[in-house]
Amino acid sequence: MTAIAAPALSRGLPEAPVMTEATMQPPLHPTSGPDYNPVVTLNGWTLPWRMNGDWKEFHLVAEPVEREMAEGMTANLWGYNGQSPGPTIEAVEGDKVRIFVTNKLPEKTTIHWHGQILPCGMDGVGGLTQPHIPSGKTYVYEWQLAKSGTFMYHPHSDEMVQMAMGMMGFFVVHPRDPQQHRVDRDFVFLLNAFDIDPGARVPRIMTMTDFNLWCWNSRLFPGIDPLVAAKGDRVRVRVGNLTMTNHPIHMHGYDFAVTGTDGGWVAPEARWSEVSIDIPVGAMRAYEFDAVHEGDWAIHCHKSHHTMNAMGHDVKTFIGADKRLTTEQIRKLVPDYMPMGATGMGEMAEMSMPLPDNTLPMMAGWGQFGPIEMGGMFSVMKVREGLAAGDYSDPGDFDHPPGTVAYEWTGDTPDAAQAPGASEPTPKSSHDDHHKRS
Ligand SMILES: [Cu+2]
Repeated sequence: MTAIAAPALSRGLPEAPVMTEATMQPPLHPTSGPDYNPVVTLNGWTLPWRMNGDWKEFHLVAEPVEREMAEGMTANLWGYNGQSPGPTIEAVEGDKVRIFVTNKLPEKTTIHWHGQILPCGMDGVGGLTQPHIPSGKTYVYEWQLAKSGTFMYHPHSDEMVQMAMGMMGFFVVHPRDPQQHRVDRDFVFLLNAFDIDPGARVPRIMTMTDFNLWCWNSRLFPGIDPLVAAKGDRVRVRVGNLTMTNHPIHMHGYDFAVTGTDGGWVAPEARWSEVSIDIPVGAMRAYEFDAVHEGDWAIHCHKSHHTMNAMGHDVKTFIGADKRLTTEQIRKLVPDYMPMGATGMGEMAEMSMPLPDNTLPMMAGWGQFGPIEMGGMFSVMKVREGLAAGDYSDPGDFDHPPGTVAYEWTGDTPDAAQAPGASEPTPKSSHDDHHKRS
């Protein structure tokens, strides 16, 4: 790398790459500056940079974007460099970073570097630490990265609207020593939420809590990439929450160690084990595990309404209701009326009902054994023997070893209605028997 002594701003703006796809891009290995093991961003990418002397220069462009949230639905959001969330920024502890932010939104913006230790005037709070960046203008942020860890970026200017529109991104600072906190695979994703009416493309920006699309990186299951690991890998997952509520992220098949928060790394002797990790609002958590158990392990938010796609909440509960009579009557008027909900709603996952254009079914996704009946914040941690380092391609369904899958009992089964403790009236014959015996 040639050292360049010229003042930074005489070189002109660095290129601002744009991503057109919503599929996970391969990790971006550093070709300049100190070495590190790059992260992979689910359904996302890392922003390339240029060296200018000893400064790493990045260029973010805040702009309206079209984001495919899953196959069959695209939203009109605001984001950075073609996507929402924006590209992940990666650099190294001690690096000097210079980040150009061009505003192509129809209104002013700023960027706040959530969690970074920096000069106050680089903190990106419009009005408080800098003027808002007007539409059409470019501002420059520059500081030296004080510590490694996991950070986020988002606007601090008309923040409620701009975050409801999808403006946010991840910022990973790697340790100076590449052996420190080293893992084989390092996944990052942001929790975000939108309220988009079925058939619409633009989020309702005034929604406070009742969102209908619960996303990872502005994607919905089955559109969320699987997290793929080779058996034996040390794996880290970093999750940031920029929604309006907490999300208990639960991963099957493993217990894992909580190794990081926004505040920094958790000292080895202070780490604790979990199988679910609650990600508070405006916070980040990192956890690690050794991928020793092969399989297709579900990973999802444990708030069950967050693993659904757009749904109405004002639907009556019909569990246990006998709808035979009403069905007969309604069918006289609407011949293809389907009674639903009397035995639960799982049947909905297998039905293909007409939906408005640009709308996803509430429950979706198919596995090798049938419908998965999920949407929203759900994906699969796929652990396989013999994957090459750096291979993140979907290995397909897990081939379960013989004798290790739940199976049907084919002997006699009890009549559910007569199970002990059932509230059904006792059948007359046994009632009589009881009297004879006493
Ligand atoms: Cu959730």
